[in-house]
Amino acid sequence: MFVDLVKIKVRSGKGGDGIVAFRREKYVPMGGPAGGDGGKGGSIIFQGNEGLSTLIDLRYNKEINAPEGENGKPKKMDGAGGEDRIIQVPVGTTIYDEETNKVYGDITNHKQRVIVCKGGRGGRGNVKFASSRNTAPEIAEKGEPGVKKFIRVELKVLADVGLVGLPSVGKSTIISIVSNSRPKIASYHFTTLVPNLGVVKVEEGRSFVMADLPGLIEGASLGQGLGLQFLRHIERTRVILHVIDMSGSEGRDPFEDYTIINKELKTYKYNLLARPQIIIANKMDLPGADDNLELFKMQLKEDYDIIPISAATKDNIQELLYKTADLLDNTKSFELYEDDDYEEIVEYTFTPDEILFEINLGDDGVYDVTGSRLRKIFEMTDFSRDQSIKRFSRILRSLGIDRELREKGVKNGDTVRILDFEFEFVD
Ligand SMILES: Nc1nc2c(ncn2[C@@H]2O[C@H](COP(=O)(O)OP(=O)(O)OP(=O)(O)O)[C@@H](O)[C@H]2O)c(=O)[nH]1
Ligand SMILES: [Mg+2]
Repeated sequence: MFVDLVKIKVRSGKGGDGIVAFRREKYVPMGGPAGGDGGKGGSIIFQGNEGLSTLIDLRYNKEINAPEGENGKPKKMDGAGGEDRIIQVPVGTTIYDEETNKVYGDITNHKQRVIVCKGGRGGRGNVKFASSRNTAPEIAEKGEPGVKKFIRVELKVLADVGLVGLPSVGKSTIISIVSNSRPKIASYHFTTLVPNLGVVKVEEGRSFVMADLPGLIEGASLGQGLGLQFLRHIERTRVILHVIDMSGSEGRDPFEDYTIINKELKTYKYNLLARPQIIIANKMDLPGADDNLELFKMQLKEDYDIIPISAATKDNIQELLYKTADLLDNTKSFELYEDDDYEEIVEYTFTPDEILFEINLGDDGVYDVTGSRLRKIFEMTDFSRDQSIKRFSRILRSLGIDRELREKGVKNGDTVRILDFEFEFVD
């Protein structure tokens, strides 16, 4: 089954906690610090795999979690890292943040990797806190929490050219005679519901990938029918082969058909009309096709090549392939995403513009201290240990929180709330 859109929750693993431990030797009552660091949490990584053609494997996972890092161990041994979760996806997959719509990555190559959630850093064990002033530190950090994200994974097939047109104009018939693809062909509309890819060999050493796409109808760009879902697969194509039933065998007007499709291509978000186009006048074996073609040529204002063919009798197919290959040679790929579309992956390092902390007077008369940097330090502090708590308050002081609280008018005995905890302010 072909699945091209999946929404899932992903979460990287928390880093393991560092521990407090001391060396114990037979004749030494209290050795030096020996608590190891926690291991890194597993990351969530997406990887391109050219052997896959659908996102079906992801559909049964509503949530993917990477394992936590192991806690540190005595004897200065670090905990093992949690294994990364590598999620295999077809080439042509884009990963978006479902809430912000930013792009985490666009996978267009085999084995290309995108880290969507980085695993938490392991907390440091007490070995790392030893100094000349404190040779037996009872301080250890907890591991950094994992990151949780709600993402949207979209597959947009990777093809050089796309066959585009109304239903039943002969798109699937064309791909079946020029490539190795064998889609279903029938006289009813919407025979093709998912894209089919085929490799077209033009001549020795010259080939391209063709996509047979489901038929478009008026209003597709506004979501009519399954329009938006189908249009998505045109996004990566460099050349559009616009197929028209020139015989008007279903009683339609070929030029009107042409206008309808181009309007949809233009309205769609990426302005697909800006891409080079070749018009395929198909079904030339049927009566009336010649006259219609003459009229069509007179009506056409754009400077597109028109190639009359018959997919039924395989007439003029070679010319179509040469012209397509030539146009491809002269067209570079279109960038789908600009720098601004990408989400920046922030690592656990202090960045100057990260908000250190903020102090606001709450409705209940209590001063609230909040901030993303502060939260991280808070979450990595082991509050069951005296020395860790002291270290936490030292950090608060070095960040200038005490000073700013005093400037805001906080006096001894007032209540201050730091994140979820309330403290009594003592100078
Ligand atoms: N006479 C004639 N019939 C054709 C030609 N090309 C395709 N057909 C017929 O037109 C009908 C539709 O062909 P398909 O290839 O399934 O059309 P499609 O554009 O893929 O249609 P959808 O998948 O529904 O969008 C079938 O009955 C084909 O046999 C042609 O050149 N001449
Ligand atoms: Mg078809």
